[in-house]
Amino acid sequence: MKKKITINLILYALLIIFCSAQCFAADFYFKNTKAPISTINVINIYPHDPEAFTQGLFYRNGFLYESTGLLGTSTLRKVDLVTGNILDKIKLSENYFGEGITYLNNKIYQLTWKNKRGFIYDFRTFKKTTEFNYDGEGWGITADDKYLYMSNGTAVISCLDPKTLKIIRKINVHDGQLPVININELELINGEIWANVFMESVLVRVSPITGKVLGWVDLSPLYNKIPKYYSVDVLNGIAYDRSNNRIFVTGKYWPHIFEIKLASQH
Ligand SMILES: [Ca+2]
Repeated sequence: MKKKITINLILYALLIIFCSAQCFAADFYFKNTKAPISTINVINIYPHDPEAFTQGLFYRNGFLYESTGLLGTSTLRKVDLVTGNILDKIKLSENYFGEGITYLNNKIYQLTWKNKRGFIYDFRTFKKTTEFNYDGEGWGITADDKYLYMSNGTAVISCLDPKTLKIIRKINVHDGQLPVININELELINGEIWANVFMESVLVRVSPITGKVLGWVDLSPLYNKIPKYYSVDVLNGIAYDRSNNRIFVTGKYWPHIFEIKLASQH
């Protein structure tokens, strides 16, 4: 048992060193994983506001809904997928940094980064109906038909009861013995939680029951499809059209929304 703990500690220390050096923790995960690593095919490319510092994204009834961040520029917006036109938008107060958003039961839930404050809006009118508190930082949020799932930049995803907004269980994201830290924007796709990993060009697919990594998705080829004159930031934003099984991804200041499909695995 002691030996196992020691190996875990060594692996975790190596991961921290990789992350703090910002030299592609994804490479480290890829080398150590036994889960499949998928490549992608790009099915469609749609326009995206290159001034949007994307922090949250979901798809519902033909439209994209997006949360943008930074102090003073944080918004909640409804976006036409095909044209990229912003159809509806509200601005957050200057002291709030917008983060993840999700849909559940005709409501939109929006997190803020360090404010420990969440907002609930009417899905159709964007009218704010409730505010709620949470501990720690707010990063990504998604939902199945019953529960909310929230990330905070660690390897832990919290499952919340939407009625009480209290945490009912915690999901430790792990690949074998290795915790997967920096879990960011989230999306529930076919019973799995898909997540951006902050600063990395990958998605991780996670079991919402056990936290086990079910697979990795390498999105690095997307960077070659963005014209070099755009000064883009990191990948962030996953949306899923459940009716048509379409997956959309984008990033902060990215000029495109990419519709992707998983291709080969190795
Ligand atoms: Ca999402």
